[in-house]
Amino acid sequence: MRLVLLGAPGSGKGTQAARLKDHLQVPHISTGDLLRAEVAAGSRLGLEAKEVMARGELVSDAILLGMLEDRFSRPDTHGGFILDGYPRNLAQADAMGKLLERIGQPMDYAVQLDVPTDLLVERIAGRAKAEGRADDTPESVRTRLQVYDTQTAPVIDYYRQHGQLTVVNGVGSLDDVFARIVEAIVPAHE
Ligand code: B4P
Repeated sequence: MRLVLLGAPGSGKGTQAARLKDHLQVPHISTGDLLRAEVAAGSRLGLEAKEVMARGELVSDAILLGMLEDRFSRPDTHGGFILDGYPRNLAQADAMGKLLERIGQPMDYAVQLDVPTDLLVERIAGRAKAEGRADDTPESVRTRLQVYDTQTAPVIDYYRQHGQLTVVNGVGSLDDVFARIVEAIVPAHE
């Protein structure tokens, strides 16, 4: 199973990918987690990404592609993967298509978790209280939602136009949303 999870910040991508990874027995590749690991390690890449992420903007396409090529070169991805947080703009969608073609791993599903904006804001505010993530401030959240509307929404339209998009209602309990995703991907999973 090669699954790409799409959705606005707070739509539940990371949350559901963590569960799907166990269910599907494939690795969960989160570009946000990869970047946060670089920031925590204090690497040159992490130092470059840190301020950009805190502002809620997108880290450069070149950095992301390099990180992904590196991750996909590891053998654990050969049996499938769940990609969470990428692509976030049309250039990334194009780069990802070429990368997957090159490694002979075409995507089975692009699943978009659909959640209304007021609920996204509420969920991220909840996480800000619980975890204090550096980019969960109100200013950063505003920027992340704007970036989603202007740069990531066209990616969703792109997959829709190419008949590759599956939209899943992301409102409800974690179990309900999980069950909907599993139902949506059943044909490729079986
Ligand atoms: P991400 O780590 O992808 O952050 P995110 O969009 O907020 O999603 P996340 O997966 O963490 O949250 P989730 O919805 O699961 O990106 C962070 C930053 O990294 C970006 O802003 C950017 O700077 C950079 N970056 C990452 N990828 C990039 C790329 N490709 N190109 C350039 N830059 C990139 O969960 C949110 C909260 O909602 C959680 O607290 C969760 O518990 C809660 N929640 C989830 N589902 C719920 C439900 N059903 N009910 C109630 N609460 C729920």
